[in-house]
Parts: sequence; C-alpha cells; structure tokens
Amino acid sequence: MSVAQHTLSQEAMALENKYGAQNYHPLPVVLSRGEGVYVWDVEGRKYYDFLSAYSSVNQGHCHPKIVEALTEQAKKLTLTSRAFYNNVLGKYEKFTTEYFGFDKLLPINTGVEAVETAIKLCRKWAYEVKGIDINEAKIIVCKNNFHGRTTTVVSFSNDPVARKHFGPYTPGFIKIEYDNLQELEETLQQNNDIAGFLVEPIQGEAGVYVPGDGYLKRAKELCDKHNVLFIADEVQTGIARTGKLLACDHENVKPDILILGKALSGGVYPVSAVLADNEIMNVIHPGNHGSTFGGNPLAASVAIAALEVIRDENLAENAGKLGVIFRDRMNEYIRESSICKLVRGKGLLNAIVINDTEEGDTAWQICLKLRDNGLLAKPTHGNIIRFAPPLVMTESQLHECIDIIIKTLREFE
Ligand code: IF1
Repeated sequence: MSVAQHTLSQEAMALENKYGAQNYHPLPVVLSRGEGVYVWDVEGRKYYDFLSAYSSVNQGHCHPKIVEALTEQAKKLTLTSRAFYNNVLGKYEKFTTEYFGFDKLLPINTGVEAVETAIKLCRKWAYEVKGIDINEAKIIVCKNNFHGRTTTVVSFSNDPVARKHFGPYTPGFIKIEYDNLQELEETLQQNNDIAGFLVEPIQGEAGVYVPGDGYLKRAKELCDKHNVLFIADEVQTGIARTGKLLACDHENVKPDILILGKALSGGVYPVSAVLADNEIMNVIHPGNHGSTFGGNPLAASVAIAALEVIRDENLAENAGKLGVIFRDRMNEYIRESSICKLVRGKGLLNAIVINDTEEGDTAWQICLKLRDNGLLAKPTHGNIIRFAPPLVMTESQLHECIDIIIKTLREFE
C-alpha cells in the first residue's frame, strides 16, 4: 500500500473499525465521490462501480436531475409526518401508480420496511377479504431468499449468519424450493390457509439465481387459482435493472403486491413503496400502518426524478442490451477459463461463479485485484461475484470493464 493510502484510507477504515459496530466486512477502499458509473477514493483513484450500492444507483451516482430534485425540495420542506398532508406526496403517488400500473401506493423508507408492509397487507387481506381463520394465515416463501433483516424477515431466512441467535422467530411462513412449481402447487393444494406467495423474481443474495423461463408466469397462475396473493419483491430486480422496468415484465406478470426500494431513489435517499390495486390496498385504514418518514416530500420529489431518469434515458433498454454483451463476452472467456465456471443473470444483474469452494477466499482475492485494476465488486456466498454497474453505462465503457474483469481473472488462472 502506498504512503498516501496509509494516511487517508487507513485513517477512515481505522475509525470505522474502532467506533462502528462490526456488522459488515467491506472491501478495503474508502470512497469519497461518485459521478455516473465512476466512484473515487480518498486518494483520488477512480473506479468503475460494479455494485451500484446493491442495485440502488441504477441512474448513476449523483445524477444531476435527482440531486437537483433533492436540493430544491430540501430548501422548501423536508418532513411533515403524515399527521398533515404535504404538497408533493399525492403528486408522487399519482405519478408512480400510473408508471407501474397500480391503483394505490403505500410509501415507506427502506426495502425491508416495504417487505414488512407487504406481509401485513397480505395478512389483513387474508382475514378480511379471503376469510382465513384469525391468526392462521401463512405466507409461502422460498429457500435461500433475501428480503431484509428485521426479526420477522430473518425468521424465514435460511442463512444461519443472518438468522442465528435472533429468535424467537415469527411463525406463519412456509418455505419451499425456489424455481420449483411442483412444490408450490402441492403446498397450495395441501393448505387452505395460504394468504400469499412472496418471491424474488431473480434471487439476488442467493447469487443472482435466475429461475427457469415461465416460472413466474406459472407461479402467478397457481396463486390466482388458489386465491393467493402473488407478492413480488422487486427491491433489487426492479426499476430497469434486468432489462425491463420490472423483472416480472419479462413474463408479463402483474404482481398482486409489488415491493420496490433501492433504485426508487437512485440511491440518493431511502425510499421504498408497496403498490397494489384497491381491492387489496383498501384493507389498510388510518392507524393500521405507517412511519414518521414514509411519504415525506423530500423522498417523494427524489423518487419522481429517479423514475423520470429511468424513462427518459431508456435505462431498461440499455441494461438489456449491455447485459447481452456482458454475458456473451464472459461466456467466450469462460470456455477457455479454469478459474471462472459460469456467468448468469439478466440485464445488468449478473454474477460469475469462481472455481472454488464456498469457504474459499479466491473470489475475495479477485475482488481485491479488481479494485487494484480499477473496478469495484463484492463476493457473495464465498465463490460468487455479483456484477451490477449503474445502468447509465455506455457500450464502450462496458467493453473497457469487461477487459478489466478478464485481465484480472487471467491473473488467477
Ligand atoms: C444488506 C444482498 C443485495 C433485497 C431484497 C429486500 C431487501 C433487499 C430482494 C432489503 C436488500 C441488500 C441489503 C444489504 C445486502 C443486500 C443484498 F447481498 F443481500 F443480496 F442487494 F444484493 N429485498 N438487499 O435484496 O432492503 O432494507 O436493505 O433497504 O447488507 O442487508 P433494505
């Protein structure tokens, strides 16, 4: 490490290590600026960001239109709570429900809060509309899911690191295999107290696991047949990441409940939302649910701008086009590679699998080398590296990035 890195980066990392709870193990790089597809560290080194804050910064870092919406609104009004109306929330709700094609939106802040909101909405619908016996409602979830970190949500995780010693766990969830329609059908047939099926259209944390063609469509049909709500967690896959506005759009599936977060603000501010049509959303009445910050005017302004950027800059189309180039070139390399086993993904949500055990540290070493070569990515599950750059990337920038990735992997062959 250079002397400069010792003074600035080391100092920042030492502070976090000493005074911060150790709930993360970051890649050793200290960032202080971002613009579009690039971030810079405190020593001024420039990197391509291939994580995009876990698919939050789809619109690119510090997008001028989103930052302008933030700063202009910040000068006028930031927070009223929902005790009073504000003059931006309704406009945002109209814009966003029309944008995604739902009757109503419930505004909240983080991804996991939106998941919790969807669970509550689904349960209340089950008791009041479907007529399930009180406290008997079950929600089907998938093995290897990632939906966030509250006590209820980790209750139905099967990741021991995320779950262990956080019990007692919330009951009411049935776990089935992901991408297994037969098990879904059997579970629906065998239980008549099922309220919903909560699913990620592509499993992100599991290692960008793309289900088979037709899975979402058929799963939705099975849910319809059994009067069960199909709840899509598009926190990571939504908002143009996979080459369509929603990952469900690839199969023309309209979820009964849609969960959004992350890129809903372009990574500028925590904004999440749950969307549904009236027959579902209208079970929620004053006092049933809420949050001090949910629906604040700053969030509403930022989210409108973030969604406008997605539409005006054709980011879904760009993600789809660049994703094909990425996987084609990686597959070409993989044919001659012994270190990289496969690439998978959709649009610009991709992962490569490294030829190592889940306990091995080759993927971590590769990410350190990628950093040295000017590109930031992070391993998941030991031997998988996720690649999710901002969607504002150009084709020539992508080729430069693939060159860096292949050159780096070659150092490990
Ligand atoms: C962490 C992964 C990404 C999500 C889906 C809800 C949430 C997330 C599908 C909760 C959050 C995160 C959070 C981050 C790591 C991360 C992640 F590695 F776990 F899989 F994105 F790739 N639904 N995903 O992916 O949203 O409450 O965080 O706003 O360390 O928890 P949140």
